[in-house]
Amino acid sequence: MAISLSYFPIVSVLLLLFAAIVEAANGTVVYDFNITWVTSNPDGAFDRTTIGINGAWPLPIMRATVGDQVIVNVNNQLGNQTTTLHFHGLFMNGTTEMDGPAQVSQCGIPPGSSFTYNFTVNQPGTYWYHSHDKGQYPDGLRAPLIITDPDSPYADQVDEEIVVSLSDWYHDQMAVWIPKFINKANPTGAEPVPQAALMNDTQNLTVPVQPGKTYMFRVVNIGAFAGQYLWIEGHNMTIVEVDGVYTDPAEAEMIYLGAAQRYSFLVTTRNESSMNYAIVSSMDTSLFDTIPDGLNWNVTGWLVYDESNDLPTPALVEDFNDFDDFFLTPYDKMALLAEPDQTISLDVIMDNLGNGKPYAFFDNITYVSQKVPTLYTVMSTGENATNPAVYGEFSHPFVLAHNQVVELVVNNLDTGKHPFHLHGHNFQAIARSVEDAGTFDATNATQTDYPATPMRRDTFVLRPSGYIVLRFQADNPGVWLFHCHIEWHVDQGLMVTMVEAPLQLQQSLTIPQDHIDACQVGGVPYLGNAAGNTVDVLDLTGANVAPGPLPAGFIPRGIVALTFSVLAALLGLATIVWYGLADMGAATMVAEEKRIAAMNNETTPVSRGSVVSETVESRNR
Ligand SMILES: *[C@@H]1O[C@H](CO)[C@@H](O)[C@H](O)[C@H]1NC(C)=O
Ligand SMILES: *[C@@H]1O[C@H](CO)[C@@H](O)[C@H](O)[C@H]1NC(C)=O
Ligand SMILES: *[C@@H]1O[C@H](CO)[C@@H](O)[C@H](O)[C@H]1NC(C)=O
Ligand SMILES: *[C@@H]1O[C@H](CO)[C@@H](O)[C@H](O)[C@H]1NC(C)=O
Ligand SMILES: *[C@@H]1O[C@H](CO)[C@@H](O)[C@H](O)[C@H]1NC(C)=O
Ligand SMILES: *[C@@H]1O[C@H](CO)[C@@H](O)[C@H](O)[C@H]1NC(C)=O
Ligand SMILES: *[C@@H]1O[C@H](CO)[C@@H](O)[C@H](O)[C@H]1NC(C)=O
Ligand SMILES: *[C@@H]1O[C@H](CO)[C@@H](O)[C@H](O)[C@H]1NC(C)=O
Ligand SMILES: *[C@@H]1O[C@H](CO)[C@@H](O)[C@H](O)[C@H]1NC(C)=O
Ligand SMILES: *[C@@H]1O[C@H](CO)[C@@H](O)[C@H](O)[C@H]1NC(C)=O
Ligand SMILES: *[C@@H]1O[C@H](CO)[C@@H](O)[C@H](O)[C@H]1NC(C)=O
Ligand SMILES: *[C@@H]1O[C@H](CO)[C@@H](O)[C@H](O)[C@H]1NC(C)=O
Ligand SMILES: [Cu+2]
Repeated sequence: MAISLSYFPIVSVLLLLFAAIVEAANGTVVYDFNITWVTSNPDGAFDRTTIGINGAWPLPIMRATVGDQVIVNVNNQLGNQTTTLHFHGLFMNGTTEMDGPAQVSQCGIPPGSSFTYNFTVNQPGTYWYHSHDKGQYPDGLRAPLIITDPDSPYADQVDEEIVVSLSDWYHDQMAVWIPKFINKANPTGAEPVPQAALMNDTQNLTVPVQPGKTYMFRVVNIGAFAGQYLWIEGHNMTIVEVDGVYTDPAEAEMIYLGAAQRYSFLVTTRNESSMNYAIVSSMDTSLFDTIPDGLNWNVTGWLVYDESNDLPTPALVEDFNDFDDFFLTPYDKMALLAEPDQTISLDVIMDNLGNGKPYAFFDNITYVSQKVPTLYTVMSTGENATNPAVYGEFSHPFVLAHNQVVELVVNNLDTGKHPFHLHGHNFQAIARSVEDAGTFDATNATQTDYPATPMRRDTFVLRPSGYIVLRFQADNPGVWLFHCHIEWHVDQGLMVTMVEAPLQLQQSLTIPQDHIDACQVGGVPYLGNAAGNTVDVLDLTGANVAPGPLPAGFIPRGIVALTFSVLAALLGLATIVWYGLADMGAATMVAEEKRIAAMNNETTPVSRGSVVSETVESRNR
């Protein structure tokens, strides 16, 4: 006893010292970001006006260590556009007001205004930051964000870390593209095809390596649209992390990164330096309705063992098999979540509205931003915050009770791939069908035979005409979007809003003054329901709504396609003429728009427009 007593103060001092060290290790990382226009030319083909930070582009990689407080002081110096930053994959647990989507958890930062993002990072891994306003990030406002983990289970295997971003690249600004894309002259919603692929915001990247070492690559698809097939010739990749979730090691010869997905993988270099090896990223052309003449959809870099040796030409994408991420196992072996308390089933539909323009729908709703940011509606509607009606029908809100298990079933009634992303959470990916499997059938035991330790991530690819089933626990009060990460589809409204535990949020959250200032300077209301009504929050008069539907009796696109296939066979000559003009690349888009507009004037806009462009689709899908 005497000994214990005499040791006690010493132990206390040691504990205090230890606590002080631990505390000191949790640093504060401050970034001062002036968001500015700059000129860039990453594909060597075209100087374009790009969004940079502090007068430079490519943007800085953001870095922090697990436990750090991160402060990002943003000053919008664009002059003619609002902006925001989203820190993709970070849960923002307790700080949903720092998540970034404009009109969801904040007002867009007006030109000339400052705005501070302030959050703690307690998730290790590979993330990225990007604008979440105006479909703006493809203009350049996107880059990796790396959270270092001193306790990484793979730390002792890694000699060096290499960060690589992959992206598609457009020569025109989004403010130019979006109105051309969501246009009755483009009734099928054919997405603009990028002009180039980039690796680390350049091409012909060389990555110097030494023999016999293990490198951990952290790869992020920061693109707007294209999925990327990535391989390193002569080397396998050992996947160890997806979207911030450590996995059991899994060997792959090629991986596929949908827009917004991330992978960390280990590459052990060869023991000799006699050759260099191509690193290739090849855009998934199945997403493109047309492949414009002259498009190079590949970008090549090299693992360089010896500068004096050649940089070999790459092999073909067909020579490699891509890894199916569904079969990854999380390192922590987190078990399948319990049976859901709430199931949300959503159908993905691409269709036109009465204005003839192409939109994207979850069920019958295309997302439309509301007058009041959804989070601010939570904060100003009292007990009625649990009533989805206050958020406006077209924010497509789902109110989730705190800690319930939510199952999301997403059926793809479209023939394209969609990488779905949930803010504020990782989800367990518990089912994914093959292409063309049809819709999910909860009564079919084969389809509900879920893995015991499902793969988790925050962005997961839904295959054409198939389904996915996801589960997560609503343990993060906040307002969180669930959306396709193809930025064109965001622009078209492929989003729903999860309003998670709104009454808990009201108790724990204070909106910082500079966030309110952004609304006031921008003239955006920040109180009341979606329509800005503060007196009767159940009165949604004046809320933003989608354009009206097509008139009754319109011809659904599928039928048009079928009909047109027959017509096309009969009218071969006309078809050939159209194919000749059907290049949807940047250069010809204007001419094409004029041509379709001219045709539209002769007849009813929608049906005639649909027939014309459906040809493009039936040729390529
Ligand atoms: C990369 O190399 C190719 C082939 O030599 C060239 O056409 C292209 O312009 C290069 N890209 C850049 C950004 O230098
Ligand atoms: C941001 O812009 C302001 C005003 O022009 C300038 O004073 C400041 O030094 C800039 N900050 C950085 C980090 O470039
Ligand atoms: C430091 O960060 C670690 C890891 O996130 C966390 O467990 C710990 O509570 C933090 N300490 C302080 C003093 O914030
Ligand atoms: C905004 O300003 C940039 C830089 O001057 C310019 O390139 C761009 O066209 C402007 N955009 C709009 C929508 O006015
Ligand atoms: C960031 O948030 C922390 C925790 O709420 C607070 O203590 C700190 O003062 C904030 N810093 C800034 C610069 O806003
Ligand atoms: C990619 O670019 C970033 C800076 O933007 C740099 O830190 C990183 O080392 C580059 N990666 C490679 C493989 O060159
Ligand atoms: C890559 O992995 C495959 C199968 O996992 C194996 O057949 C192949 O030999 C490996 N290639 C290299 C270069 O290690
Ligand atoms: C891109 O790579 C694929 C195979 O990997 C090849 O078939 C195609 O010709 C390449 N495209 C161009 C424009 O080089
Ligand atoms: C969507 O469908 C629901 C349920 O059938 C219906 O109540 C709602 O009015 C529809 N909304 C629109 C915009 O069509
Ligand atoms: C159940 O689902 C499996 C896998 O999708 C499918 O092959 C099978 O036909 C389905 N069974 C029934 C009865 O629909
Ligand atoms: C958020 O933090 C709470 C504890 O503060 C924890 O129970 C919950 O699991 C966390 N949620 C997420 C998504 O990290
Ligand atoms: C909330 O809704 C109830 C009816 O459910 C209504 O009586 C009350 O006035 C509403 N509160 C506000 C602030 O609109
Ligand atoms: Cu999509």
